[in-house]
Amino acid sequence: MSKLPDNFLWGGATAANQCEGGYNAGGKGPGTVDVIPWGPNRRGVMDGTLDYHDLPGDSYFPSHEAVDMYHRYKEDIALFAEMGFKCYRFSFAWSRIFPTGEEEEPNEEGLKFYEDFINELIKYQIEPVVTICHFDVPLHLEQKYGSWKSRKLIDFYLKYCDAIFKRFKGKVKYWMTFNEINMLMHLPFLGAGISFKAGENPEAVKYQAAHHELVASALATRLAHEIDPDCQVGCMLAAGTFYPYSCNPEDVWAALERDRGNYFFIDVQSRGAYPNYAKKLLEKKGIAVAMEPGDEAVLKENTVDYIAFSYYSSRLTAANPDYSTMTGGNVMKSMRNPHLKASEWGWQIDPLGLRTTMNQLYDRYQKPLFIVENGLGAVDEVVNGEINDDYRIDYLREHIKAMEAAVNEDGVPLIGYTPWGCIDIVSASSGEMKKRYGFIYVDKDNEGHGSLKRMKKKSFDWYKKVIASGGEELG
Ligand code: BGP
Repeated sequence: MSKLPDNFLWGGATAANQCEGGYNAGGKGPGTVDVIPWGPNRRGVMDGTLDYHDLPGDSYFPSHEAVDMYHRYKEDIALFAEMGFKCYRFSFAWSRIFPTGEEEEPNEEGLKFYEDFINELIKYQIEPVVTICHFDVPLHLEQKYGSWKSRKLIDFYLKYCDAIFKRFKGKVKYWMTFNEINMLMHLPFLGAGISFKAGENPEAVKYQAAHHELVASALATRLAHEIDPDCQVGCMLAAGTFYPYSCNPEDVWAALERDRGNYFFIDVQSRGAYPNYAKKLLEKKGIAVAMEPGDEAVLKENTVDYIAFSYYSSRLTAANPDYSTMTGGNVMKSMRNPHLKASEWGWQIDPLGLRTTMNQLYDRYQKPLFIVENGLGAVDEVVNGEINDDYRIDYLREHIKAMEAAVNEDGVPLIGYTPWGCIDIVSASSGEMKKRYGFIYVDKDNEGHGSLKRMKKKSFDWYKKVIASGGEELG
């Protein structure tokens, strides 16, 4: 197997709303994800069609306790260190630092929590890689302003960024502005706290909100560099290239259009302007995104330093897609690819697709990449006190091989690799605990029952060897 450079950042990834819990501890205000329930109503709240105020009184909200990393982070970080993590990608909960989002001053208890958390990582020489906003917006900003529908969110977001950039200057060298910024087009309430009123054109609302996030991202990039010239700021895309279902030119064109639906965001954040195809598309849709004088200069002058992305699988489309055989797969609709196997949740498994996606992203942006999510959500069973997740080892081994080929054979510069859900956490799309990704098992079920006890899976020692060998020993 091919080795990766000694400074390669091997690690793991989580998100505050899926692991911390402590949803109202330490002065934290409610976030938008805190009103997304587990169960049949989840999807409707996530896509903005079901008002969370109308949920049944006995709804269960998995983010409230999640896996209680808020109280157990020292134990968890010690386990990450035991695996040899060089970095750890996690997110701050915005409403832990600005409970309503409108405060003049940050909540010191919230800043102190993340300061202790980061100091614990640094104690083990683990590089903190921080997602500034991983879906969760202070609920108050959604209730008062409609979240990212309002341009006011830009200033609230920048106030939050100013507080964390200053507090963690010199300690956090890698920031990323929004997790899977393209998610707001597919699950608008999960992705950006957006829901729709009668008479609103949802697509126009989403593109306007996207513009606000894109301007906020560019201004945050500028602010970060002003406060700490040594830090790097990335964008973050839910990636996974679209294949055409056939060599029919119409299918090929459909795949290009679907890829552009995702790359649009990164085109703006990395190349600094709305691409012509996007301007033409908005024109065709009759959508006029409201921009202020100076917005285009801000976008142009403040592009990101690296491209972070999640990859779970490639996708498949056609001019006339047949979704009767639709597969699961990180939210975006995809036809089932007959050449690929799938997970228990229907997410298809395509390691070579990672190499293809990495090459496409690097060809397009010519900036270093960072794989900040990759992994297999699966049902793990505890049998005689052991969790034998060979299927997860197989998935990760093949994706690491593909990643190493992109680096060593194709010359794609890659900063690091942080498999998703390095410890079992709440699934974003399903709200389940049953859909496990971790090297570390957490005793908790979908309904919230369990001891929260942590247990090493078979993949824990496997990944420890992978890291120790620099990616050479994939066993
Ligand atoms: C991405 C999110 C993560 C994570 C991942 C896995 O969209 O960035 O938060 O949840 O998907 O998806 P799921 O948890 O739905 O299996």
